Parts: sequence; C-alpha cells; structure tokens
Amino acid sequence: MSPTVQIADPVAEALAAGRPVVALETTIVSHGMPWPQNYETALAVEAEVRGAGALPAAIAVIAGRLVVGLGAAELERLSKAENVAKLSSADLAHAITTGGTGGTTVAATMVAAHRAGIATFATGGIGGVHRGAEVSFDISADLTELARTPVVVVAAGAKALLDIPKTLERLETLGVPVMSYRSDEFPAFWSRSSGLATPLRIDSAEAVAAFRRARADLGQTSGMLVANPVPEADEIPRAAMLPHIEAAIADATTQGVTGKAVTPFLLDAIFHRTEGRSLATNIALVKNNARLAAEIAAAIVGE
Ligand code: PSU
Ligand code: MN
Repeated sequence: MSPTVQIADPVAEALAAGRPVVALETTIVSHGMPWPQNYETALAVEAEVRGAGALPAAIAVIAGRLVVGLGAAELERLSKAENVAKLSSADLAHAITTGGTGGTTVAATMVAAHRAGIATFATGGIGGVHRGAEVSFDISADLTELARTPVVVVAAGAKALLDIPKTLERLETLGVPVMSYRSDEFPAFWSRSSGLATPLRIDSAEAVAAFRRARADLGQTSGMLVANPVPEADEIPRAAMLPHIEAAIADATTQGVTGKAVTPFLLDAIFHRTEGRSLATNIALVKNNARLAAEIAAAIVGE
C-alpha cells in the first residue's frame, strides 16, 4: 500500500478475500484505562470480534509505523509504556515522520481504517463537545472525522462527561447519521439512558449495512455513528454517575487541565470516584460494541 501504513498479513488477507474486519482504537489502551486492565481488555475485545466471526485490527503508531492489525506484543508495549502519545488525526503524520509511538483516537483510527479499506470500527465512546465548550471551544476532532471519513463507528454513545445535547447538535450540523441500536434513546456510555431521543433507530446489523449502501449510492461520504447501549446488567444509571462526573469536572477545572489531557484526566478521576465501577462498565461496553461491530462488518461484506 504505502510505506507509512503497514497492514498486518492476516488483515490484508482477510480484506482481499472479502472477509469481515473490525478496526479497534488504542487511545483507550494507552490513555483510557490503567494497566493491566487496558491490556486484558484489548485482548478480550479481540476475542469478542473473533467470536462473532470477524478479524480484529487494532491500530496504533509504533516507532513511526502506522500499524493496522497490532500483535499481542505491540499491544502489551502500548499498554505498559508511560510516555506514549495520544494521537488524533492532526498528529498522525508527526508521529510517523518523527518515529513516535502512540495510541490512536477515534478520529485517527478512522483515518487509518479507511486508508486500509476497513469499513467498520468499534470503540467505547466517541469524543464530542465538552461541557463549557461555549467558552473553551473544546470539541473533539472525532466529530470532524465522522463528518468526512466513511467508516461505521460503533460506540456506546458519548461519555456523559461531555455535553451530549451539544454533541448531537454538532453531529446533526455535520450531517453525520446517528442511530441507536435497538433503542429510542441515545445512550450515555456508562448509562443506557441520556434522557435524549435518538435521531435514528436501527434494529439489526443488516439494516446498518443497507443504510450504508444507500448513503454510498447517494454519494454521501461521511461516517456513521451506531450508538449501542451498554447491557443492562453492566450499566451505572445516569443519576448515580452525574455527581461523580460533576466532581471530576470540578477537579479538572481547579487543576487547570486543558486540551488533550482533559478526557484521560476525567476518566481517571471518575474511575477513582466510582471505586473502579466505571472501569468495569467501560470494559463491558467495549466488548458489547466489538460484538455488534463484527456483526455489522459481516453484514457489509455479505451484501
Ligand atoms: N472512550 C473510552 N476511553 C477513551 C476514549 C474513548 O472509553 O480513552 C478516547 C477515544 O480515543 C476518543 C478520545 O477518540 O478519547 C477523545 O479524546 P478528545 O476528547 O481529546 O478528542
Ligand atoms: Mn479536546
């Protein structure tokens, strides 16, 4: 393909043979979860994708190589390393040209997945419009990438630490279809409920594939967000999460945390405030998204 993108052999073979492949992001590994749960989760998520009949392709930049289809040793290195970068779409070429190593965000993973020819991607939650964005202007590049890169992103909605109404407004402005899976409500990551109606609802992987096909036929080239609510048994209800979220945001403000550091800081603060319960939910929802993404990938190649 190109010297800057290295597609692992099994991934290249699966794509060439028209078998389903699911891209996976790695900021969740490098910045979203503590060791060793990050590594255990990365492996468990890959097992979910395989169990549902697709091939996982975790993506990261390792010593200047944009790798699509990381091996277990590379995932372990990314999980343990301390000075690993968080790479969004704007940072990819810098990491590649300076020999850097970093986990890719939703935005950067979409770029790499599309470049490699992978149509489906599973993550935990997308970045979005932060609370107070009317002052800070902090809006994730994940939304910008969703607006221009034709990849189906499966996520458990947006983290409730974001401003979810504004995130949905922004996605609407950008023309990104947002569809909740078997739910009339847009989910809020740790919680099944956000209190907000979902813009669109879909009830099967085949329906997502058909929707994607219709968009392609119309010449519409943006991504799509499939919002998959966390399973009921694993959720933390919204009312229980809100005080923790508000306290974590207050901590971030007091400590002057800004920019790229905000999301990892809040996730860590919430992890401590919920005594680890938020992490257990996070792990469950990523696995749940991996399964659905594998079904969607199979439906897309099966069309
Ligand atoms: N979901 C998680 N943990 C994470 C993230 C999402 O459960 O760490 C990451 C994703 O990689 C997402 C990023 O793309 O946070 C958003 O960061 P920012 O708001 O700085 O764009
Ligand atoms: Mn930001």
